[in-house]
Amino acid sequence: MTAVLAAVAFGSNLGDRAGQIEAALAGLAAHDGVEVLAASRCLETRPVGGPPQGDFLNGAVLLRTTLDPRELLELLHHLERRAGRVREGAVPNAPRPLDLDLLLHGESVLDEPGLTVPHPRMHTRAFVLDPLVEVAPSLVHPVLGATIEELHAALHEPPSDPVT
Ligand code: PH2
Ligand code: MG
Ligand code: MG
Repeated sequence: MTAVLAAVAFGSNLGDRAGQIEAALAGLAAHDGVEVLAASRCLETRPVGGPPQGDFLNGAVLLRTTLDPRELLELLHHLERRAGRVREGAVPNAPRPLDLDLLLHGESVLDEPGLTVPHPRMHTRAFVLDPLVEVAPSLVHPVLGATIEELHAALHEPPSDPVT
């Protein structure tokens, strides 16, 4: 397919967090049909949801890719497994050596088993939008019709005063 811009969030809260993330970004960059245009800083974040667990390193990358969404998802799963991630039988939101989430893939809007793009919770999570705004502020969310910069500002805006 013709190249599109795609965004991927990464996170780790088990084992050698920085090493596993570095290896994953190298794995992405080395893959045919994937060019890493920018990688955010790694941010230390408190776990959101799930059982009690250690802090995450979170970040995001902007890619240019000729892989379709399913092919890119397969590559992300391969890199997660290579870092020691086991999905089968795992408690939801259990600590993990590597999590790679496909956030955006061009203009694609998909809701298939195992593949929902844009990622359904991306606009609600500071641990996604804080790093993503570093690498892709002007990327447009094809469902919400807002840029990442706008979604990031909306997430951090204080709630407006009640009318009454
Ligand atoms: N991922 C989750 C659930 N909670 N919390 C933080 N801070 N970072 C994550 O990457 C994260 C989370 C599910 O994937
Ligand atoms: Mg995740
Ligand atoms: Mg995931």
